Amino acid sequence: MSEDYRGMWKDMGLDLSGHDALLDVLGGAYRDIFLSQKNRPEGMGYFDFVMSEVHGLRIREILDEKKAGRKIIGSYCVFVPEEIVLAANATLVGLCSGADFAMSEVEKLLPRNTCALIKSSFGFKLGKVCPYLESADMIVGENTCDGKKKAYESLGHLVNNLFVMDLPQVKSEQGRALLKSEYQRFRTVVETLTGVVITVESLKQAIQTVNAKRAAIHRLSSMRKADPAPISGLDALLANQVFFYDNPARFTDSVNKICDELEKRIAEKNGVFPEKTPRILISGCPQAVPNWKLPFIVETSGAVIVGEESCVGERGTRNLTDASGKTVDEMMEAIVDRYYQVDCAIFTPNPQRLEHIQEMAAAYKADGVIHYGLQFCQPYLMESIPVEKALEEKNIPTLRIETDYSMEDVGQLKTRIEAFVEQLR
Ligand code: BJ8
Repeated sequence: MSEDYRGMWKDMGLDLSGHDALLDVLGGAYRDIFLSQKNRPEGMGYFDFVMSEVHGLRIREILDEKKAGRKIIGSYCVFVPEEIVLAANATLVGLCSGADFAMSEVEKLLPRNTCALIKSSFGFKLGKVCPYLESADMIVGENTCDGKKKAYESLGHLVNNLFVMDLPQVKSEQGRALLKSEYQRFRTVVETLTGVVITVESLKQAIQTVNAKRAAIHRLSSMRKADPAPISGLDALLANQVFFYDNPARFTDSVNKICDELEKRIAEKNGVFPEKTPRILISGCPQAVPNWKLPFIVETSGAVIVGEESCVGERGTRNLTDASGKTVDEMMEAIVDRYYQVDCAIFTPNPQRLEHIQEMAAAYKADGVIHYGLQFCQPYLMESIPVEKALEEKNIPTLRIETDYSMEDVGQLKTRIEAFVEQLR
């Protein structure tokens, strides 16, 4: 890190020794997993810097924003509309939940058979190691899966300002109406928190800012269709992870710069792996920072990841919001339309997701799909069976993986993944 931030972390109430331990693990994993890769695009230097300063410079920026009167809102789900947050002059940060922490404390509040993502969100709070969580003026929970919905009841006792948003489970007229009324309620709560009334101009600007960020990621994704792949799946995942907490305009610029570089690489056939390396699409649960286990195993087992059908990936970023509305109400409708298309496995039935996975496999010329389910995640584990069937119909080999954040199954996963990659050659 470029300077000593210990004073800042102490003032925020972080547990310094726990936080040191977390940063040690994170820094070590980043070096071993990311910096050891060969022939990375130079533009990744930006993300290396962001990651090295993830609890430093970015937090200082956020605290400066707070000093200037801007509110910080934390979220755990891609259903929280960043457009509304930005339009009310606030900042949205994704709360990662990608590592085990303070598990013995967590298991006093949650059953052991809760998914790693939910446990992690509690662990970061109970261990007092997440400066994003500690700097948030409001945290948004969402009634998605049963695990999250019940866990928020307990999280509400641990954090100061938890706003729980209800979400539909069925895509129907009533489902859309519920989403619309919840987004209206969210807008009112955000306006009250910030003291800023959303206007036509501010909402339009916010929609354009978020669209630009998504368009940059779409551009990056389209580069991954090339063979040889100009960027590793690990580096592309990192860009998708940083999407959730970097300054939006700076993120958009940085991703577009990498894309300029990748265009040249594609023209020169300069890949990170040799041509005809087996190509894998990952589909399933979100992979939040620093959950890099699966892509690391895949890309050290002779394959390259060319896409993520995930909320930290294309499920989260694929659609833009129509910015052409003339009134706040019209643009709010456009926001509802945009988010209503997110095909999270909490929806029943959810045929759109199966179609999207088939489309992605074809578009990215994937030789095989790995379905990634977190242990105890009923929605995605249940849906992995129809996903496999849908892919079988298209003759696309599929491997279903069920895992958690521990390193105990790395050897076993590696053996299975190597055998799968061998089958794709
Ligand atoms: S829109 S995927 S970000 S809810 S892994 S907590 S589903 S038991 S994360 Fe998600 Fe929003 Fe849906 Fe996306 Fe539950 Fe499963 Fe745990 Fe999960």
